[in-house]
Amino acid sequence: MREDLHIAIVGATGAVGLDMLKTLEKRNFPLGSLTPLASARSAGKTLPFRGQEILVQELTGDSFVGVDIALFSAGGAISKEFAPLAVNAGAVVVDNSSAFRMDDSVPLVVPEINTTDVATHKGIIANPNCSTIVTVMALYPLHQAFGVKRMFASTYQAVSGSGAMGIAELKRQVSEINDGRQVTREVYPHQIAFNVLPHVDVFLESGYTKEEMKMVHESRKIMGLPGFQASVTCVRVPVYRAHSISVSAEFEKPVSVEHAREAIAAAPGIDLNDDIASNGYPLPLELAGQDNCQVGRIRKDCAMENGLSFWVAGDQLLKGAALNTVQIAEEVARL
Ligand code: NAP
Ligand code: 3JN
Repeated sequence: MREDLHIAIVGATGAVGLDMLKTLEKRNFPLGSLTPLASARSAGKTLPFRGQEILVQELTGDSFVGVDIALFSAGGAISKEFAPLAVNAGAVVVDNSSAFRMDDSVPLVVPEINTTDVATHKGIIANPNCSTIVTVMALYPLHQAFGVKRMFASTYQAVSGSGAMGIAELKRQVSEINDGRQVTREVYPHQIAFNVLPHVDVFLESGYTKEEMKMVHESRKIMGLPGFQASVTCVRVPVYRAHSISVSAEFEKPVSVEHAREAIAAAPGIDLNDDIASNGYPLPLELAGQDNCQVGRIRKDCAMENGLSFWVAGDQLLKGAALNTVQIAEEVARL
């Protein structure tokens, strides 16, 4: 593995970008230099990395000269405009947005599932949607055990999924309510404090949202299962960090809870937390800041032949974004 890589982070000042910096540091990523990039608004600020303060630079078309790997996390429009420029300058791009995820020439990677796809890249590797990653971390080991056919799922998505603005909205609304002031809204169409919104991302003609359909299409691509069916409802909840998903899945083979537990316990990146006798199950509050996802409430589904229902949760800023991206970059460094 090369030890002197020049890494750039596009969107370094955002919720995901800041966790990318922390993750590179925590995993002792083999980098020689680091360039944090953001908009003109943040140029000149500094960010802490390995005991130093590093200057944030404004993203421009010339930002990628000498960069080996560029980690993008500034939204799809920025990725579409600047990722090709980064590739032309010789960098490998790992992109967090949906801009290239369903492009046939772009691998869509969860390293615990399809790490070998990294080697097929032609300059860009896509990081899947965060709810999709947390879901397939549990579903894929169960698929390997029983062969998954379809799933019905509902997500419980933290406000940090909407970035720094989502976190600020929940904090502000909680203090407005505590102070008896009028609740103000900037990010969500309704009050998120003390509420749940069955609405993540934009609505499509079908009545599903874009986030819900990302889970369908991206799960198929990551698991290599074009016939996999899914019906998903994505819900925003007043939780700061870590997404949870309630899943009922149907399998080809007969299932058993014991075998399912063994499959989860043996899988990398996901832990079993399933002890109902002591109220043990995954909680977003406990998973915030944790690398591994957790699965609990595993039971035979009582409405489906060969069905399992379970609850999976994980920190979507880490395994759903920054950690998964850095894991992919580690694979790129090994190529
Ligand atoms: P965020 O907190 O709003 O941060 C956005 C980042 O993009 C900031 O660093 C911002 O820089 C930068 N940016 C915005 N406009 C820019 C421009 N014109 N030029 C350069 N940089 C610009 O959002 P986030 O939660 O980190 O998410 C970023 C992206 O990651 C999302 O759009 C999504 O595609 C993906 N993602 C997010 C999550 C999640 O759970 N949040 C999970 C998976 C994937 P300034 O500080 O200068 O504004
Ligand atoms: O809302 C969430 O909980 C996750 C948000 C993800 C997100 C936000 C803005 C744009 C995405 C994504 O990763 O799918 C995108 C996007 O790139 O489409």
